[in-house]
Amino acid sequence: MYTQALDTEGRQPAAAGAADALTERFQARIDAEERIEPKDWMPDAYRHTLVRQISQHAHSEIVGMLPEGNWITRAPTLKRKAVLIAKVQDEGGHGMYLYSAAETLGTARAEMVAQLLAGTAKYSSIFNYPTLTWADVGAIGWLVDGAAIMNQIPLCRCSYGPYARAMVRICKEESFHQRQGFEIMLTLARGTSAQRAMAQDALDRWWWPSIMMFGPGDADSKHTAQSMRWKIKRFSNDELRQKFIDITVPQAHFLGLTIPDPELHWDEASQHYRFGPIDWDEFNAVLKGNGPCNRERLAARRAAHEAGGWVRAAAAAHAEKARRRTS
Ligand code: FAQ
Repeated sequence: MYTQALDTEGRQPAAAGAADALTERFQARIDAEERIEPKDWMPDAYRHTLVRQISQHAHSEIVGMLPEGNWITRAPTLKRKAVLIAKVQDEGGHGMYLYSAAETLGTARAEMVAQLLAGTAKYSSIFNYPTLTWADVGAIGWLVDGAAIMNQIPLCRCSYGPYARAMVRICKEESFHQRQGFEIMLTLARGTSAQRAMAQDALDRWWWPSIMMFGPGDADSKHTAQSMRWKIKRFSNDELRQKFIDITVPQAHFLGLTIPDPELHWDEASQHYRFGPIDWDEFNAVLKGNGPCNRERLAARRAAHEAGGWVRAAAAAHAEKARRRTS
């Protein structure tokens, strides 16, 4: 819908000299911490980077509904079920705000969704892992939402206005999600020995995929340097990963659970936890579509899209009727 409101002010000028001047002025605005808004001039590469990142983020929220959605019918109590339904619904809402933010850059939601369904768009690697037990719902809230918040709080200061504003509300909701996950883990950790074992098993399976969520190490991150110059990203992937580990390890200690990394230790000199090597082969395999659940996730999204066809048709017919009534 936002695409219709765009004018041509944001398009690239014909003359190279004029483009240089615009680019310089654009960077000066970024350096001065001004927000860039949809109708402002912006370099094509900035627009492209934002559509790439925001649409991947939106897809992650939508696909991210599936692993936890899998447990709604099997939540252990009515209260847990109500909380989980609300959380999964929030994730759907986050996807919607993010598609809207991306649309302000001139790419239609239908196009982004088509890329996801065709398997040509990325979404977060983390959602290609299975949820085998109820403890996985706790581990996702604690670790996956915890990692998401660490990455997303700085995005509230992203240079692009609509993305930054969407992130403010999303982060508030993610914070609730993280607490509910930690509370599930705490309940299990203080429960029977079978419940403690279930919590430990979930941590064993979700720890490494969670720290991979931050993306490749800085030396291999092709977009970070430019995205930081444009103040889309405020911290590098490795900086955020380290912050997450430093905050999360004491939480695992509090739960009485063991992080599955024999090399993990506190380094007094740097005041950080040092950790063992990340299996980047696993990460790259998941990105190439060969994770444990990639095919299942896309099949579920395609089936949902097909089943929702009548809703889209009805909404379009209703909008057309309303338009005719007012014109
Ligand atoms: N998975 O050069 P970089 C959530 C790709 S939301 C898949 O470092 P960049 C909420 C990257 O796209 C989770 N692909 O890229 C929730 C690029 O590929 P491309 C999602 C990944 O953009 C919780 C290539 O590798 N959050 O969890 C991943 O500067 C619970 C090179 O990487 C966001 O999307 C990955 N993990 O940094 C929902 C936050 N990492 O496009 C349900 C916004 C990297 O060249 C339940 N995004 N790649 O083909 C970002 O902050 C950034 O895009 C990064 C990647 C940090 C993810």
